[in-house]
Amino acid sequence: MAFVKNDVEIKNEIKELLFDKHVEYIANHGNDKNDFEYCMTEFLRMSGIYWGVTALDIMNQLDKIDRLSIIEFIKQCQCPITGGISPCIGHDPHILYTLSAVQILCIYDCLNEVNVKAIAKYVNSLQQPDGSFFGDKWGEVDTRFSFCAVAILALIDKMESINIEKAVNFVMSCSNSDGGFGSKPNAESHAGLIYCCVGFLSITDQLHRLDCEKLAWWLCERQLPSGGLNGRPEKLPDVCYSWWVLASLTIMGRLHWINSEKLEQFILSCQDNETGGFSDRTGNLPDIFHTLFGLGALSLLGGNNNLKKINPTFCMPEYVIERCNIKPKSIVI
Ligand code: GRG
Repeated sequence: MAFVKNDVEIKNEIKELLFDKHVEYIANHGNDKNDFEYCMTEFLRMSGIYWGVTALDIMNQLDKIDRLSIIEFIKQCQCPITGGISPCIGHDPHILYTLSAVQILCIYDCLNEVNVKAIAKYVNSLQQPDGSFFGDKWGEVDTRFSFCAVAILALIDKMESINIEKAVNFVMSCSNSDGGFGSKPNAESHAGLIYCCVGFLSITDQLHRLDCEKLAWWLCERQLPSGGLNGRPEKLPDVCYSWWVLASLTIMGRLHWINSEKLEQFILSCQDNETGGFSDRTGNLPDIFHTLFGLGALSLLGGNNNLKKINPTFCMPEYVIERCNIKPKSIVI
């Protein structure tokens, strides 16, 4: 009987963090506005900026990109009617890009540049009678949007804008018998959505609702012989799950349940030693999304002194969360 092995072989062992190359990769990202990939990712531009700004900040290199033009861009993306923020000028607002914009503004310590009250009103307008959240006016429901809602409101200090109890009950209705969470009730557990739900419970001080032993065990089972983590059973490893899984385990006080050394080797093998940046898995082309989550996971692992501490709930530098005076909960065991 043949077994399909869903894992990768690490051929290019890179032992060091290619720090300077990553700084160059991120700082130059988007310089060529005609670049095909840059044009094709317009629909998620605001998140792309958040990934770059956060990555540069944890590398202590935030001065490598232009703060003023980014703030100006965000101001132009706030919809004067709904208060929500769009991924790019001329696009529709969405809760995902509203969170990215708020995260960038918090890092730059200038929330006052946008209409914060209107943002709170926008988030409130997306909450449904069952406590769930639409992502935008088109009505898709997903636990990602529940996370975005409470993360935005915590960052702008307007938590009272929504019905928290209903929001918590909806997220809990998305938990599964394996201890994990899906995108909606009865949907398959997925590490990305587990991060959203654990992060949501960390912000709303409801971590006691988790079956931590069961969930942490499920998350540890995501580690493959290569050291990399996948997002659900039978899938290939991907650097971004180093973040979604590790951040969830960190919030639950169980980071030490996985093999850190092997995970670090896997993450380092996903660096592009020519251009800088991280790819999803060894040998593939790098992108800015995997670059933030690779660096973020290395920061959580704590072995690299050149990286600032990152907050596992918000995926933002810890000093920014402290400056905002937010205290997301985590479990200490
Ligand atoms: C502030 C860090 C931060 C996040 C905001 C949007 C969001 C909240 C979280 C997204 C979490 C999530 C759902 C991540 C999964 C992303 C991903 C690459 C999904 C891929 O799904 P498949 O089915 O991949 O293509 P697999 O690996 O399951 O085959």
